[in-house]
Amino acid sequence: KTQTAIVTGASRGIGKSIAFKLAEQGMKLAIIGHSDEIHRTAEELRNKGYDHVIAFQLDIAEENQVNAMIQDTIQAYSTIDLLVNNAGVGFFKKVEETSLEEWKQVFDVNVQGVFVASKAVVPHMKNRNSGTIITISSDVGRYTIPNGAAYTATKYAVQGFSGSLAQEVREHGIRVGTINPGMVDTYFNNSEQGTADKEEWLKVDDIANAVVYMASAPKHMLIDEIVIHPLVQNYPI
Ligand code: NJP
Repeated sequence: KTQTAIVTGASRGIGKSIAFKLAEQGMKLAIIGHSDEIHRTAEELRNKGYDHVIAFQLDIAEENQVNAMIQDTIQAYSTIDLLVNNAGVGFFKKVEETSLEEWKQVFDVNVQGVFVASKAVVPHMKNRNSGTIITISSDVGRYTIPNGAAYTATKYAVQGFSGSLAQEVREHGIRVGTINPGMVDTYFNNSEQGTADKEEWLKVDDIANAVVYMASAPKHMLIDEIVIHPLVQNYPI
């Protein structure tokens, strides 16, 4: 039976690649972005022959908008098999240079966004006794880096959230896991994708392939976590 997936932050970067890889797997998609670029991604998918794509332009931290999106998706496809919480923002500054507004904004998207989207799909997945929730967290959800306190704190929060949720819903046939990449060549932190300085970083497809692997694992199997780094990245083990 055709499976359906929701991918947040799919207008560009990792999420866009995830959308294409899941479409290649034959999945029907609901894709979410904050900017109107999400409609371009939907157009690109349709141009490749993937007809089952619904695009939503919304703020992932806004519970009402997210709940409406989940209801619309269930109405359109009947089921949601997979939620990929990928939308995220980040910046790298010293604590004393970080404003309260910046702190709140990064928590709104990276933590609140994961909470409201996950909360909205769980009752539906419970009813079906099946479903997978994958969150694109970060290697800095496992160890700390200087000048990234706010961002690092959000990813530690997401690790805690996912672990707790995983234990809560496993008896309902729902699998919850995280993918924790190191440096990936995207538009993250106001950068450009494809610049020469990021040539040896992970590519968006590397992360999307991990999502496909995790989501398509046999039902009896939960892949809790996948950690991936580019070989050139120096990090504490
Ligand atoms: O970033 P980028 P990535 N509501 O900037 C969307 C994690 N990660 O692909 O505004 C809804 O190219 C945004 O939408 P739009 C990272 O923490 C990355 O690298 O329309 N959507 C866009 O589609 C994040 O969780 C690296 O452009 C919102 C997308 O999010 C995930 O990977 C390393 C939104 C961001 O695309 C994807 O980030 C790592 C909102 N309020 C973890 N705000 C890395 N790149 O090195 C943003 O460890 N979006």
